[in-house]
Amino acid sequence: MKHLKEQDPEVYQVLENETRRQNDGMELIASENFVTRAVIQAMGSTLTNKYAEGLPGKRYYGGCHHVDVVEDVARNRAKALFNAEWANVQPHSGATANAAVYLTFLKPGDTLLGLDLSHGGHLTHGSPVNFSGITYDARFYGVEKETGRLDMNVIRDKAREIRPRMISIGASAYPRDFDYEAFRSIADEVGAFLWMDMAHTAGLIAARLLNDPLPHAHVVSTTTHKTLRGPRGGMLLIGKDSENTLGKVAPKSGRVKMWSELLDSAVFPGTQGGPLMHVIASKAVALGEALKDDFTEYQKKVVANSKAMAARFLEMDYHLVSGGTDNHLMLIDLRNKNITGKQAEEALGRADLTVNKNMVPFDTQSPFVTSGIRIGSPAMTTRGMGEDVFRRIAELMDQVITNPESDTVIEKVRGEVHQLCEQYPLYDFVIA
Ligand code: DSN
Repeated sequence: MKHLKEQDPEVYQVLENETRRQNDGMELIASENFVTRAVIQAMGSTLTNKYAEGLPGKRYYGGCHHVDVVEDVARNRAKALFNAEWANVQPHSGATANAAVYLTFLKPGDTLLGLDLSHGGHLTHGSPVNFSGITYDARFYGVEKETGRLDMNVIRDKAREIRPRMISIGASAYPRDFDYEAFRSIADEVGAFLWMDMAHTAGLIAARLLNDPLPHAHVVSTTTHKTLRGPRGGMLLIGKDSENTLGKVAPKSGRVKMWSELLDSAVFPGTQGGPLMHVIASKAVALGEALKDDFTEYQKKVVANSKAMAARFLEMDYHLVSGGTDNHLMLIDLRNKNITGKQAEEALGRADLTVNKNMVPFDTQSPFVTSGIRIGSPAMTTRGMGEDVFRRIAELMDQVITNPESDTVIEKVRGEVHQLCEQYPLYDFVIA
């Protein structure tokens, strides 16, 4: 068989260009990371050919004995990493993992209480443009205007008033930790299920650097490709709290089914067809990496770099939502810098500093323009950059943000960005 480069130079060229872009620039999107060669190799494997609907040992197809092994390895590693009772590693993405949560715990029209998208929440937590907001009666809690933080008393009052069937926790742009114990006590008080979507912070939670949702939430969903540094995909977990594992009576058989069984069925056949076995193998590799000691060291650096960068921005008179960060990301409100999120993203992009524009709480701009940018440390920490470099990146970003029209400034910054990136090499291959 031919090598891709020979068979399809057009597609190969794109792969080469994208690899160069990743190597040469500063990747500061909080939800992105750089996986290892081993993780990429497992994804680019023959396992993509295999149909394996069902679960290990209970498939609807023959010839699954090898992929069964790798799915069990992935499930066992996920359970060990998060001290979980149960794991399902089949969700193709965070969104499909979340779809399985909804299918398990809610009926159409049931009420959900989640974090407002414009306050750092996620589309799949009830946005009106997403299936979650279309199918369920989604209501929202938000951060406080003065502090940029969640106030559990306000959330409790809201839950008492709304009496949701499910409360979701988790965010795409919240720089602080969550009080899961308080959330669970609210959920218990109003008779709601508690669901944590830890997509952004899974790596930090695995390293025990943030509070652990597993003992408190009925179900935890995640992606595997953000701080967890695995392949693009999703995963579901249940903690070792026996109360959380109790399910409900199945309408047809009258048998009590565990939440784990119901979630397994909600993934397949509920919301997905055949699992992506090459991605599951890759998840197994990434979870194996996450179980090693150096993963904890990496996650410590992610937080230290994020805090160092945030501190430098504060020194330069930037407004950070909540005044700083406890995790891998920060959200900058640019209104005092006289530039929108969109303009900042574009100007920074010209200097090969890749960020995303982001709504800030109580934003006065539309989601296409926004008043803020979100910045994350996971990817550049993977490259080995430390606190000094992150402080320097903040200074370079400031030069661009305060001179967005200046080609001279942007060219100069771009040159330094490339120089810094050269000092921290990334991929020396296009095809793993
Ligand atoms: N789109 C992801 C993010 O950037 O945070 C969340 O799914």
